[in-house]
Amino acid sequence: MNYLIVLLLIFTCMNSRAKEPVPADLKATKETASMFRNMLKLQSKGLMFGHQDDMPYGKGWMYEEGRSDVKDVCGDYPAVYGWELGHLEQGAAYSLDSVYFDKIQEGIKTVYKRGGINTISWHLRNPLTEGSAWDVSSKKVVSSILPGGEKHQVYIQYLDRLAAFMLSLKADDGTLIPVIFRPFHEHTGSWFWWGKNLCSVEDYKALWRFTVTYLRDTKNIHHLLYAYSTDRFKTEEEYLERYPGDDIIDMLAFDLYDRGPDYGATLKNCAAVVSKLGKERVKIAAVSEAGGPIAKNTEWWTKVLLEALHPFNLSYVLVWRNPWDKPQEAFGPYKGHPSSDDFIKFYKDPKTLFQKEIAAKNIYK
Ligand code: BMA
Repeated sequence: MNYLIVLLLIFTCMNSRAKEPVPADLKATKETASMFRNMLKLQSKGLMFGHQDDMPYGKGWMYEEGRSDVKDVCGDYPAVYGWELGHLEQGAAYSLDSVYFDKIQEGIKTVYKRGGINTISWHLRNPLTEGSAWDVSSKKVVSSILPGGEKHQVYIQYLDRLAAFMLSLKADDGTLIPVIFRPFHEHTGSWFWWGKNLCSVEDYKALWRFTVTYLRDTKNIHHLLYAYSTDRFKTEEEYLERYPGDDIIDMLAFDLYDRGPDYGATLKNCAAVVSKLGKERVKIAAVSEAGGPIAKNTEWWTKVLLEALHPFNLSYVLVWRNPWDKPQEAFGPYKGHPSSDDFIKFYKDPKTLFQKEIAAKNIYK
C-alpha cells in the first residue's frame, strides 16, 4: 500500500509541476519563466507599487546614486521600475526624456540586483513621417511598416536597435535580465500613430505579431514578457478588440489617469475586467500607468487609488514620472510633497508591496 501511495504522490507532484503557468514564449529563459510564475503568485499577496523613471531623476535632481523620490518619502524603493526607450530606434544616445541609454542599462541591472521588476515602454518615432510618436498625420504608418510596406526596412532597423539593447541587459554573471516590454500602448485612443483611428484592427494585430516574432525568432530574444496595455475602456469586448493573441502576450494591462470624478468607478471597472481575463487566460494583470491630482487631493493614494484597487488581485500599479524639469507633471510623491503623509499610509497598508518585501520573494528563482 505504501508503495502505491508513494507512486500516487510522485504522480501528483509531476502533474502539478506540469501545470505550472508559463510565459507565452515557450523558449523563455529560466529567470523569465520564474518572474512570470512568481508575479502571478504574488497577485494574491498584494499590489506592487511601480514608478516610471524612479531611478534616473526626480523632482529637482538627476543621476544621484541610490536616490529615489519614492524612497525619500517612505524609506523604501518601488517594487516595479518603469523605463522609456523612445529615440533608441534612431540610434540616439539618450531617450526622449533625456535619459542616457547606458544609464538605463545600468539602472536595469541595479533593479535586478535589488530583486525588483523592470518594465519598458517605447514611444517610438513615426517611421513614415519621421515625426514623434504623437504624429497622427497619416493613417498609413502601421501598414507602411508591415512586411511588403514601403517603410518595412526602416522598422526593421528600429527593431534591430531595440534587439541590441535588450540583449545588452545582462547581470554580472551574464544572465539576461528579464523585463516586461510594453510597446504600442494606449492604442484604444488615437494620440499615437498606432492608435485606434490610425490603423485597422488587423494591421494593429499584425504589427504586434510581426514585432514579437521578429524579436523571438529572428533575434533569438527570450527574456521578455510582453504587456498588452490599453487606455480607458468600458467592456471586455472593447478591451480585447485589438488583442493580438495569448501566444504572444503575458500581461493584460491598461493605463488610466485621474481626470475627474468618475475615476474611482472607471478604475474599478477596468481592474475587474483585466483581473477576470487574467485569471481565465493565466496572464498577469496590472495597471501599467496611473496618476492623479495628488497636489490637490492630498489623500489620493489611499482614498482614491487604494480604495479602488483593493478588492482586486492585480500585480502592480505604476504611477508615471516626476520629470526633473516639469514640476507640474509629477505623478509620484517627493520629499515635502503635500500628499506625503497619505503616501506613507499607502506604503504601510498591508495590501501594498514595495522593494523590501519583493526582494525577500526572490522572484527570479
Ligand atoms: C508622457 C509624458 C511625456 C514623456 C512620455 C514618454 O506621458 O510624460 O513628457 O515624454 O510620456 O515617457
